[in-house]
Amino acid sequence: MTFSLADGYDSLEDFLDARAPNQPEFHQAVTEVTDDIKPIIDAHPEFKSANIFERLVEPEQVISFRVAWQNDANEIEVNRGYRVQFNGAIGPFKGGLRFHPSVNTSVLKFLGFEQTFKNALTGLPMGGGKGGSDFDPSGRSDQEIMRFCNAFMQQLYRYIGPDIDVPAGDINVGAREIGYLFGAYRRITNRFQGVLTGKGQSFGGSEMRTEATGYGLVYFLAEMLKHDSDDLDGKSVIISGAGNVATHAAEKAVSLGAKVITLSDSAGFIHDPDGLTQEKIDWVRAHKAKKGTTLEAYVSKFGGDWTAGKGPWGVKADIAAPCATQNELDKDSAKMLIDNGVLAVIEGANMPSTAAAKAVFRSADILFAPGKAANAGGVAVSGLEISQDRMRRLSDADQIDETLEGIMTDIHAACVEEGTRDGHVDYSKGANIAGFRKVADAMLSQGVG
Ligand code: NDP
Ligand code: 2IT
Repeated sequence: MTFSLADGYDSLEDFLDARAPNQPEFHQAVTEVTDDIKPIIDAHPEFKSANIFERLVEPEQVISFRVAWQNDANEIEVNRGYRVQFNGAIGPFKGGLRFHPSVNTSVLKFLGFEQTFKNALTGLPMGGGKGGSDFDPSGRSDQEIMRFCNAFMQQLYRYIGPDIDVPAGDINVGAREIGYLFGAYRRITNRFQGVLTGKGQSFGGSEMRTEATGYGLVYFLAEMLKHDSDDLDGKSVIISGAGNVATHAAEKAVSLGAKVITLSDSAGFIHDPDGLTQEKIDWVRAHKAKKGTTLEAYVSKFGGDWTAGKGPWGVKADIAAPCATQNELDKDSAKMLIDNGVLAVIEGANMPSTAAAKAVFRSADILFAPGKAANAGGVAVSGLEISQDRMRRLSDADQIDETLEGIMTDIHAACVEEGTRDGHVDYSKGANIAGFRKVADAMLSQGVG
């Protein structure tokens, strides 16, 4: 048997090994989508003859550059910077920048590939991209972060622009870093342009961008529960991560009547059976703003338990929301969740569940929301920030929040439309097919290139 989507290869694995060797995260992201879109391509000879699949999995540009900068001890450090401009068929490249030692081409290609589908699902005109650096901000001074951002933008500025590519934040890149990056871009180019999103509101940033990913995740969850004639009130929720996505998801879930009992970071997790409150969430945010701190101190401040070196997946709850990083939830963790009677798993992070964990969820027939649909609220409000920057006029928070909720409801509806079989919604399949159709149609219309 040969692999029908790419001529000359026996299997998807052979194809990926040949075209993208040693990129396990990228292989995982492509494999997960291929199962769902293959029947659509097989049913459309025009997609096959335009070789849409092979074009879709090849990034338009992969840029990497040296970032040399001076630390507080006046030593010169060298990091690697990247921008993967994955697919620009439906709009300028758009996606976050991640600063983390684990950043490499495989990770950024998986993120850029997923971003292409996610951005299509928002209904806004944005292509997919991702970038960042292997720079580790833990323990760095504010001055060092600023010097690193200046050096990073000294290279990146050539490749981005409001009509080319509009980066934003991701892991370890928040409002502070975006501010420094924007300042560097403005000084280098002498242009005040909406070239980044997630900016401060005094220089073109949108209301609600900070909250958007976590809030949007919970809006998506509320839609899933509503579709099953259920709601969030009184539900227990375990969340991993303690950053932007995790803390805003917690905040919104609590405000809708849920009880959030865990958060985590790269050192371990806290379990607070009394549930998080706004005061506790605010403390976590302030505490974790300093890179390299751990959540352990939460326990002496508020009680509960700290478990080092593990995620929270063994804690019994109705809903699980992985909001930290890729492949943080493996097969054994998925089995624990199912054994503990979890109703829904919602991915706030990008690809947090391993392929084996996803298979466990699929066969258990629970509600499962894939990241590319459920965490699209952040990039959706980034899209709204782009429009506001174009008009040079900012909308108020209530307007943006309402639009965000509408977009998440629409994404949910698209997943239901494309993913329902025999009364059950396969949200992953729905998201993959809905995103694919839009990008593939645009690629087909624009001819070969
Ligand atoms: P933050 O940097 O604000 O927070 C990241 C959190 O995840 C921290 O608690 C961090 O712990 C933890 N974490 C990071 N790497 C690891 C690791 N290797 N193992 C365990 N824990 C880890 O990032 P965000 O909240 O912005 O991003 C979280 C996830 O959400 C990512 O997958 C990102 O791609 C995704 N996402 C983000 C969006 C956004 O708008 N920001 C939009 C859509 C998706 P520690 O502090 O110890 O490092
Ligand atoms: O993964 C993501 O969607 C993000 N990090 C947000 C990207 C953006 O451009 O707002």
